[in-house]
Amino acid sequence: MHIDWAKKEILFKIVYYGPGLSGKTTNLEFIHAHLDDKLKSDLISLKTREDRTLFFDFMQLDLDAIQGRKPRFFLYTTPGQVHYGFSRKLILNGADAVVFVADSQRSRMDANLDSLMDLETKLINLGKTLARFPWVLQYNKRDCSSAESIGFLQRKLNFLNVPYFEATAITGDGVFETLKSVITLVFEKMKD
Ligand SMILES: Nc1nc2c(ncn2[C@@H]2O[C@H](COP(=O)(O)OP(=O)(O)O)[C@@H](O)[C@H]2O)c(=O)[nH]1
Ligand SMILES: [Mg+2]
Repeated sequence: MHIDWAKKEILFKIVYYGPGLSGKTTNLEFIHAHLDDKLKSDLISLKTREDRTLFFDFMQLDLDAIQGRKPRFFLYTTPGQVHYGFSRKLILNGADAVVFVADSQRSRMDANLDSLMDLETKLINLGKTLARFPWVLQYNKRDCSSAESIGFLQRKLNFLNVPYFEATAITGDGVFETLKSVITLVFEKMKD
């Protein structure tokens, strides 16, 4: 969180984290496509030729002023591929909260766990830890025929009992619910 006293703005950074191809960019694309023009910046994506996120996707979202201060959210996605570890570390730096986008498909459970452990390692390097950091879980790709049950995913991934959401980012199901929840967490943390 950063307060710009001159502009009466409060700036927040929210990072969408998760394994490659879990649907992080699709979340941002849906959010961007369904927001009022007045509230958003352009969606900036730096992509490789194969259309996978190279460095990050980024957009800005402004909410109505609360007690005279304007909350402004910077939404980022991280690249999932293993060799972009350094980019992920940079993007996580200064994050106020994380949305962990898990892939519900059976074949992606190891990738989900690896990415969650990678997130924990990077948080620890920043002097934080998942147990004391605001984050929510999104179980994406609920439409896939090989999607695991929510009970199974909860047992595997939600060992800290954080808020969780079912989603199908390609149709937008669950996308705004997830965003609202993480924004609420960020506001709660700000009050402390
Ligand atoms: N079936 C299905 N495909 C999805 C869903 N969300 C994303 N995808 C697809 O999964 C692929 C990877 O999505 P992307 O957002 O680029 O993943 P990222 O690497 O996490 O940013 C793309 O082909 C998306 O269209 C979903 O909910 N259901
Ligand atoms: Mg991406």
